[in-house]
Amino acid sequence: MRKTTPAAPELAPAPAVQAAAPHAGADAPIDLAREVRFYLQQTPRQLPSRFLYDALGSALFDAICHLPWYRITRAEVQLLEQHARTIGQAIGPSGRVVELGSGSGEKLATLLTHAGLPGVHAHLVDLSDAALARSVQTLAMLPGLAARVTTHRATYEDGLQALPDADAGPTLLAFLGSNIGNFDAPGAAALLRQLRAALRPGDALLLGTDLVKPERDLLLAYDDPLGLTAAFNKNLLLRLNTELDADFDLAGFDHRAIWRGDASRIEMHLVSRGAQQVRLAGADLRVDFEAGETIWTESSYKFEAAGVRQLVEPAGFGQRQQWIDERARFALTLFAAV
Ligand code: AVI
Repeated sequence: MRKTTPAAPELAPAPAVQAAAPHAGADAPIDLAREVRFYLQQTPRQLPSRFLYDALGSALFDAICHLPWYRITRAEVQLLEQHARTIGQAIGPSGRVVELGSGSGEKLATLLTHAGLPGVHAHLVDLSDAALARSVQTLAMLPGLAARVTTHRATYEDGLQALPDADAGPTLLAFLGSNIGNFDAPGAAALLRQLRAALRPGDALLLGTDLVKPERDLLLAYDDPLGLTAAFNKNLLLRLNTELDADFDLAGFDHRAIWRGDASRIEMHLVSRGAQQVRLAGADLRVDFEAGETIWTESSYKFEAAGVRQLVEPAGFGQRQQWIDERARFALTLFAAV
């Protein structure tokens, strides 16, 4: 019987930075096939969470952000509204804002509007053309907002490297939505070092992190009564059926969310309802599932407010301010590069 409750083993020889980007629909098929083949043969079986975000997966995630049980987005937008002035002071009107994983552009629009920085230069880094187009549209539609917008269709790493030095006023790097929580500890540390390398002393990092909260609330957020998160998770199998000519029976798998307090993370799994065989022609793979065997599709780490500083400062930042939505248990933290 395969081990289905991993305590420690993270995605072992994973790419240097395990992408958590919510918009990874642009993966080349060859990478999808290679990675799916690799991860599905691990013990426990896994699929990288960035593959959740094809066009349908991204739309389902946007819908999840409206669920009453998933409070991250609303809490963050509210904190941005309340503290935009202070955040804006980190760069001033001649600065620039870089957002990693821009999504719909709503958060950046909120920040710029409320910060009183209507003409700032905004750089959006995202893997999804659709997300970038939507963000540009959102920013263009806001009355009084005249931000110059440059899009970078790239991984976080490549996007950061592509930032021009020439126009670089003071920079605010925004990494929101608790996307950092989809990285395991070594992945998060490596990513934060990359973020720091793209900044100069005095530049700022704005980080959104979801905080530890009662298990009951976490399970409702990741296994919602409407079944949207289950659909978001199962869509990964649909994607493999479409893109890798696989024959997953979607009714043969259940969505399961598990809170692992010892590791401070919610895990999403797809659990095989019975013994079954699945073929993935495009990945040249056949998988025999036992009843109850799972595919681990996502980790979403939750933080203590004080732990955010401990996570980020070793990468070369100093914490300036932290704002917490106590009801949603969500933190927005402003750092300066040192
Ligand atoms: C994008 N990311 C921060 C979300 C999260 O909460 O980990 C993805 C998500 N997974 C299930 N619901 C939302």
